[in-house]
Amino acid sequence: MARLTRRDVTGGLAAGSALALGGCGDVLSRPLFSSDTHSSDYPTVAAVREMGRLLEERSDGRLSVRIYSGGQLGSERDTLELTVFGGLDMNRVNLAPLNAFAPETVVLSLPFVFESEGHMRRAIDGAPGRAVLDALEPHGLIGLCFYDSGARSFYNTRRPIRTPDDMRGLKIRVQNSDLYVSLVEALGANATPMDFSEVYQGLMQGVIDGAENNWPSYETTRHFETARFFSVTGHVMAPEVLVMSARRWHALSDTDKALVRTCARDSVPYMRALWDARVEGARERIIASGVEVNEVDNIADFAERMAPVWERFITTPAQRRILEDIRNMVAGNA
Ligand code: GTR
Repeated sequence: MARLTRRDVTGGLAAGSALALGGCGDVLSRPLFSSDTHSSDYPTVAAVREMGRLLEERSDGRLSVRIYSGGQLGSERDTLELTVFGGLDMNRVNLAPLNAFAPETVVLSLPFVFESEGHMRRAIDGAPGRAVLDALEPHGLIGLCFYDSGARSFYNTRRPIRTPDDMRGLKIRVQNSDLYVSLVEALGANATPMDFSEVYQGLMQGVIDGAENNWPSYETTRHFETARFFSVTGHVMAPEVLVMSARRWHALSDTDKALVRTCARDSVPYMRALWDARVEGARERIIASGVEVNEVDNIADFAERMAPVWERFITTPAQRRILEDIRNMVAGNA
């Protein structure tokens, strides 16, 4: 197996982990190795741990999961390449690093595509979510389930953002996705794509003025210590996704495939309960720390400025179908 020549491409993998992941031994009998950029107490990591627990229990110990958390295997983009290649079995990532190669993922990442958290959950639990998970397979990934990521908002070191014009000229870190670059530029700010792990230093050194994320990430990364203005724009509600390497997947029996899918699905309500509590706690702690939190004057102004991004990134019939399904699911229509 050609496995770890891939290190040349991914670059970000530490030698030790490359050895652990690709090393000898029977790949089929060892635990499923899974990566996460968050630390071990973050809800996504806890959810994959729960998925592994269910898997071990239901397979009488034949299948299990070992999680490499805290980004120790590299950035989401690098570890995704490794997952596609088969050097890593599972990966919990945001949809952003998948935007470039699976256009269907863009639909769930569009600004203001969901009217509420309930709408988002209905969409990812229903046909639109299924379509996006299935769209990953041609790219070497099996979409197992979505986990919540709440709503992303802007925060920065300079000033409260109340109107889109307040964004003008700010240097804002974005994930490595053209969609995010465009939506930040649509507000007149300068978008700087950067890996998650580099944002803290970027803020400290003034390389960037701000970034955008949900409450729990803003807290765990300690970005709130430097970027003291958090403006509740809630512009993107793209979920997290748990994927499996298609290579590893195809080596599973049909029974085990079904087991993996069910255990992933059954970890979702567990994650949601943790997530809701975490969002609430993070918000309270951040406000108590003295961060200046503000609502924006008129959220429709932000949505209007970002609207051209939809046209630019929704170009295929498959994307249009998913988008239409999502629009048909707004409260009352579902
Ligand atoms: C977090 C997400 C991570 C990563 C990060 C980022 O909300 O959970 O997977 O995407 O944002 O901004 O890079």
